[in-house]
Amino acid sequence: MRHRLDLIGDIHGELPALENLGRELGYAVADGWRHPEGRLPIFLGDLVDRGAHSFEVASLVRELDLRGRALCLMGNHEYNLVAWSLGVPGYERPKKSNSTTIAEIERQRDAWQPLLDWMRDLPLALDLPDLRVIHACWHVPSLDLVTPHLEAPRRPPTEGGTAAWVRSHVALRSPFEGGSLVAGLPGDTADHDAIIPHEDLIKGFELPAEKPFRDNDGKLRTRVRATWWSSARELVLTDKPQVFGHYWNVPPVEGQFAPPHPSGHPDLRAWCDPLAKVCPETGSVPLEGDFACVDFNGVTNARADLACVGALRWPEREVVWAMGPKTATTTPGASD
Ligand SMILES: [Mn+2]
Repeated sequence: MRHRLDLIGDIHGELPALENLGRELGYAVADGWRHPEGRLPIFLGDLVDRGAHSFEVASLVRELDLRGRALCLMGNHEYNLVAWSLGVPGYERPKKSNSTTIAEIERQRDAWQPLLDWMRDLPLALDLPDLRVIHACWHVPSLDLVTPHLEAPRRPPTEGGTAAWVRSHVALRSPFEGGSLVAGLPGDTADHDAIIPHEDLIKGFELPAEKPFRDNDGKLRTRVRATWWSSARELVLTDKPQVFGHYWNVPPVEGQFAPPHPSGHPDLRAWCDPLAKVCPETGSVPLEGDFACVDFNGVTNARADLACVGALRWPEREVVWAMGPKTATTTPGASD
């Protein structure tokens, strides 16, 4: 049986855009996300923050996951919320990127607690026979350090179906299994300058900057987030195709693969180039090459009124996107 998957990138609380994408992919979104061909959605994390519907999006994906209709990996935004809720050192206070969501949680703790409990146990990475799946990247030095602590036992599925098959390919478990950071994980989360290997896998890793620079918050930085697909391939696993999210805020470079338009489709340059053609509200393009970023937040970053969500159809190797009315009340914050 050939399993058919839809790998869905960062949603950030934008429910209308997600539902439009679901319809574009052929799901009956009003009927439990059934698909006539039995396709399975796999969410790459960052369900929450920024948009108005963090609670609704996380509730939907949790329901689908619990019913065996979807799988979800942990993004850095889920990680940050869970770390805050568990009182992990360094995460005691809300961040700029999740303060709105945390205020909502504090108002509706009972409603949110099942979502936080579910997010706590989301796995970090899937290693399928022909595709690797993670929120940011398979950074080899970090993998070497965390694998002894988070490696998932590989067992054949105990039941039929695509969801069970995918679940049997979880490569790295949640770093919060048991309700606190797994004992022995390297890195000090309370030290803002420390390198934390398990965080590098879902937040991206950094390399020394050519020269110090000030970030969006005015903070002086000496390291920059690595655009690993072009500048640091020797540091990541590249032996099979890889799909990831997270990189909405990396500007495209002429002539190079640069998310969030992995196909190089010229219309998708509109997200940072006001002179480019306007990206169509729904569409699909073939994936060229072996790396697919499906974080399409940046596609409409310049637009106040639209949000965009993207997916990779596998094994069709097709990138699909859809837009919806933007519900975010603030511009995207730092991706911390
Ligand atoms: Mn992210």
